Amino acid sequence: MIRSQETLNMLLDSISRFVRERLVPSEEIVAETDQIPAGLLEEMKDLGLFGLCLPEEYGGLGLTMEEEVLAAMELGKTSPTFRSAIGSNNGIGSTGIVIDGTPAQKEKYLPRLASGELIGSFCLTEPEAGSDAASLRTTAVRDGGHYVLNGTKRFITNAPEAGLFTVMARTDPAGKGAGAISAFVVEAGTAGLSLGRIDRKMGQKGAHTCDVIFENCRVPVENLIGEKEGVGFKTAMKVLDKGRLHIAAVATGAAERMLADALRYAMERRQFGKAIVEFELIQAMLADSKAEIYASRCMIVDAARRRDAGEKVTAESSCAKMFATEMCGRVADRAVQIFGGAGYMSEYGIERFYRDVRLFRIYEGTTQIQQIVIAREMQRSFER
Ligand code: COS
Repeated sequence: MIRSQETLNMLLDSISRFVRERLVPSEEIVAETDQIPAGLLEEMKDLGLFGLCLPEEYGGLGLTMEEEVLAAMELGKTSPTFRSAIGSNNGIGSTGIVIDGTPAQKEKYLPRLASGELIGSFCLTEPEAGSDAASLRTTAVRDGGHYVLNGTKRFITNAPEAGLFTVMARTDPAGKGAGAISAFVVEAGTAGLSLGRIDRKMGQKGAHTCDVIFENCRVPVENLIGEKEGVGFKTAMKVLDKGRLHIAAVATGAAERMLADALRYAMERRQFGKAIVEFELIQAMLADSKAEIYASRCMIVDAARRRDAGEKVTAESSCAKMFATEMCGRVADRAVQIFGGAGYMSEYGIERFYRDVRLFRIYEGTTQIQQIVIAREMQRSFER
């Protein structure tokens, strides 16, 4: 749903201009230094980018899902690192509180997440619990007015910068299934919470991940999301239903950027006496990419509209995430191919995108997990 086309166009224009004029020129330096310059982060805060999707009553822009995916597509047209910086505040690092938090939890944390003063982070994955998220082992045992958390979370995006962690832990340590899991908000600086060293990754330099370790970390009972035990896994899954649609949009934006770069190169690069864009085998790669990006856009906007209309979009969101991220991988591969030898050289930038976008097919659920989710939803609707 688009609330006001005019207001949205203004927002998309300002994001697009910021991406072109401020972020694209900084891509290389961010990749080299593994750091987004503090000044750029301030500009992102001033533009309201940290609170795009947070409710207006808590200082955000309150974008609908349709508006959000269109904004995410624009942000996708630069290094995914920049989107990652604002991604968790708008998504997995805040959605748990937005959808299932108590009014007091929303009041306390959402305004600071919306302004970017506080960075949010989502702690689901563990060393032994990745795709099988319900097998997580971190425990949260009630002790008077507190829960005592013990366990290790792995590959946690933005954890080194985070001020607030949404943490899934087992409140019934004897219970094996998803129903024994609860979700908490834990503030950085809480005694017993520590971070591992920053992971060295294939790409997305400047976006940081690390372990988050809980050792007898005492968290007040008020920090149990929704003040309800046993529903934390469902909270996490609902968070991911939305997050996956957002990642699909970012992947589509990145594919558009790579295709634009590949087209420019194909128009300028001459071989056999003419621009390589004149060759049909190059044209086939450009055309396939264009059509797949278009299909991806249509799918994502449709799923977003359905979510705005109140439909459950678990299957659609997984379809979009699977299709868009796999498509993005194919476009990245073709873009490198069109650049030829130059595509392998870092100074042309396309190899950096090739590495950066590889993560899209893995995080917030691998392609194989999306396939499982889609097939299960099909089975369920058949049984109904
Ligand atoms: N919305 C609401 N509730 C949901 C849900 C959703 N999208 N998906 C599952 N649930 C509920 C189920 O209805 C079930 O509730 P009941 O026990 O009351 O019926 C409960 O959650 C458990 O669901 P299920 O039995 O399907 O859980 P599984 O352990 O079989 O796992 C998958 C489901 C594989 C889909 C899940 O573990 C998953 O998404 N894994 C990938 C995790 C991931 O994306 N990690 C990336 C890191 S986070 S950035």
